[in-house]
Amino acid sequence: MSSPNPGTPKSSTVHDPKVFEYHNPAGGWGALKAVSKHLLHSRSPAVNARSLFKLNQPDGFDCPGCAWGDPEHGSSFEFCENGVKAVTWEATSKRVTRNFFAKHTVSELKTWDDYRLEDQGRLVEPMRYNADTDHYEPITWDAALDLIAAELKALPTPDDAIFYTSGKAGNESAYVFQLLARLYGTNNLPDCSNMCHEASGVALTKALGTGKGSVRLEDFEKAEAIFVFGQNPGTNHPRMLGTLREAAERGATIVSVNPLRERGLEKFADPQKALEMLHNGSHPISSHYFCPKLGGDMAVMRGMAKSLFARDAAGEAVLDHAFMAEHTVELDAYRALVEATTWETLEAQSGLSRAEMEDAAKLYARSKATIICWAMGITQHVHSVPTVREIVNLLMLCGNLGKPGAGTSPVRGHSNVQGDRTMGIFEKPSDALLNALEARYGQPMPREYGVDSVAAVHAMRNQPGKVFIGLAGNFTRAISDSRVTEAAMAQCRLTAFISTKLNRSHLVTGRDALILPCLGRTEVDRNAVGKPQLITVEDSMSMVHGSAGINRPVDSKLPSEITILTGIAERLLGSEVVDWAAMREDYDVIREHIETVIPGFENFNERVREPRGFWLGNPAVDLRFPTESGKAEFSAAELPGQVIHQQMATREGNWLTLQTMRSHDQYNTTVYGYNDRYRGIENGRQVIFLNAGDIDRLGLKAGQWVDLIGESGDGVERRMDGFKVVAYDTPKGCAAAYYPETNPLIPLDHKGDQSHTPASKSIAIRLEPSTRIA
Ligand SMILES: Nc1nc2c(c(=O)[nH]1)N[C@H]1C(S)=C(S)[C@@H](COP(=O)(O)OP(=O)(O)OC[C@H]3O[C@@H](n4cnc5c(=O)[nH]c(N)nc54)[C@H](O)[C@@H]3O)O[C@H]1N2
Ligand SMILES: Nc1nc2c(c(=O)[nH]1)N[C@H]1C(S)=C(S)[C@@H](COP(=O)(O)OP(=O)(O)OC[C@H]3O[C@@H](n4cnc5c(=O)[nH]c(N)nc54)[C@H](O)[C@@H]3O)O[C@H]1N2
Ligand SMILES: [Mo]
Repeated sequence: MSSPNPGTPKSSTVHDPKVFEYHNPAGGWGALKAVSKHLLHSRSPAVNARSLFKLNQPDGFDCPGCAWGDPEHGSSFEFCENGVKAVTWEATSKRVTRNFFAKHTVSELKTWDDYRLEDQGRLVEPMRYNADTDHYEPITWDAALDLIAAELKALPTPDDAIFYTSGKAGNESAYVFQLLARLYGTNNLPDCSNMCHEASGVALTKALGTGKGSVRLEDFEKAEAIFVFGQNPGTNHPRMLGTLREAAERGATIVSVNPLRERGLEKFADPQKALEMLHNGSHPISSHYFCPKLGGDMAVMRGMAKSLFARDAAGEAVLDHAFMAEHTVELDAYRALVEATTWETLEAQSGLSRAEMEDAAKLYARSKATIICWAMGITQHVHSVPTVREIVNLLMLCGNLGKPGAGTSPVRGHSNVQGDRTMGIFEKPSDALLNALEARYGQPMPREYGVDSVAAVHAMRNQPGKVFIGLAGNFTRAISDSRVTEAAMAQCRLTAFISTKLNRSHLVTGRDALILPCLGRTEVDRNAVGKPQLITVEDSMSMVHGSAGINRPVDSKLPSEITILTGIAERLLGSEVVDWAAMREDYDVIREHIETVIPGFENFNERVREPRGFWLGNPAVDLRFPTESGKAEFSAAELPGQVIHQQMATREGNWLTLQTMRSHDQYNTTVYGYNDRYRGIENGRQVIFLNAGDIDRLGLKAGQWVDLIGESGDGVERRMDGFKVVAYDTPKGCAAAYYPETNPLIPLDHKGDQSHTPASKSIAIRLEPSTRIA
């Protein structure tokens, strides 16, 4: 499809974004108002109001929103506007039936935007694409699952199949999915983590020997300083604001590092605090806010380290030498490199002044226990792995590992993205996992690494005739270079998506295409004899707990993800090695399998029924570092020579670095509405945030429509039409716009050096006055 803006309605003027000044804190009355609006829009306000009280409760379901931890003690209802949106979006009474598909061709639906597609409601019937009529038509479950098995069996090699997982899938679905793929014969298990926190896993594993964050929720109660790099919790992890606020109230220093001034990081009114609400009060969150250039964080931290080394050399007791001598290696190489780096270089790369970096170092050094949190502003860059390692370097300098109130906190995205990896959803499985699977099932496991998300697109592009199966998510829309991706997906012999809502991935059909609707996490999942089933998830802090839906399913015939997956497995692999039917009938059986294969899950069925679940532990907490050297490792990596700003400064032309991010009204590719309240945007998503100086320099005006043109240098024109210019507080040279609309601008191979994560926070672009909209 060659529309100028894939997935965007032809006329963007339908939505003419309004810009306003937002002076209020994050949360507060605005959040309550948004909640009531979403409850009403779902058409099931009563059911949903009841569901909200079961969110993240021991006898309820895990919030399908973010992966922030749940409090272990107490069971107070935690209010979160965006958790409410996630629940009401799923628990709607609107349904997408066969009549809907009879009415609209796929070509027509391709002209709808992401909001309109998902807003049609829940998918309820399996559908198969008919290329002759260009309509999706009903198919029976048996025929759909037979078709998948037949297509997989017909492939020349199992490596021609791709099994994608989005982090919404619970542990049990994830375990069954990877088992199915590996018994069939492939490690082609890309996942949304490839586009998300991959760099954190790669960097932490190299530095500390374990890819997960080390802190738990209670550490936030003990930290003296909390640094938040590249994260917008007011929108994406609103429950974290409550945690930060408590920390701020007891006097902890909270430092934000972000090129945009995000309202949630500045002040927050807690809707659960009645007095505060009545007085229209709020509480400041960050005591200090630094605004580096996009991609400048590694230089910021190196500047902090340089300041600490200088003070140490002058005899100040700022470094923890005892910790470093006992637990780390490679300090000397790191120190030599940092000391040899000039302040000019650090200022040019970071966009902060020497004084600002020294201030940040002071705040850091005076705290006896520091947590560093980070998210996509750090991981979606070309040099994200060395940047995460720089975070660890900084923590180690002052001994901020293995003690209460200190450590690493990569704040994960999807509610079970971390758990899916624990369950073996990984294209590069460890030998330990494969050996354990072989021991349990007596079958050889594929040893060759599979494809990650970017490599999956290359594979489909280079060789037509693949089979793509998606367990949740919206792969086509989430990954970069949308035009290339869509053309690649269309070459598949079969695409099949296990989904709750209609999305664009369903419309980019292979020769054959299936939509397989399933139950959502908020709904009761009963087996054949009516017994409700429990699933489990793991949060950002390695806590594993149960999740049981409470709502009546939107359709009585809707199967669970596990029913669909085991149905495919039976037809494809038979039931001699694995009794798939037993798994389907009782998820305890799946957990028994997990217990024997995945370390840390002993007595899984028992422990998961404890009210708050259990902690998987983390060796870094006990100062055990299963790295090559057996110690925590400093990384002496060069600063990125290729930060796009440097290129810009030395070239003719008006380049900008674009970051692509989330609005307050979306969950990844799921768009709940057209507003971004905290950033003052209403009724539209096609906006580009620019520094006021850049607007002048480029001869533009706020409110003007511009086109965005990718400047990747690979000779391919990547252009997006019709974005409205908005002046915003961000450093010169930096721009911001919403994902997923901007994904056509990101070249497929613009990705992290060691993580292969699309570098969606540093895209070189230039602007032209819009040719389409005056
Ligand atoms: N409501 C809601 N909740 C969500 C999601 C959602 O879409 N909606 N998505 C979930 C998922 S999967 C994820 S991964 C997380 C994402 O959570 P975030 O990482 O908060 O998501 P983004 O919107 O991508 O925001 C990136 C933030 O980093 C900043 N940033 C960008 N580039 C840089 C940089 O170079 N340096 C620094 N220091 N900062 C930078 C941006 O200004 C922005 O504040 O949220 C999860 N929770
Ligand atoms: N440019 C740019 N691109 C990005 C990012 C960015 O910041 N910028 N962020 C990246 C990140 S961090 C991530 S995690 C990915 C997200 O990529 P994905 O995880 O693939 O995408 P989602 O938008 O979360 O998927 C939404 C779809 O999931 C389905 N779904 C929802 N709930 C369920 C469920 O319970 N079961 C099933 N079976 N299906 C369900 C619905 O059909 C819905 O349409 O996008 C990445 N892409
Ligand atoms: Mo994510």
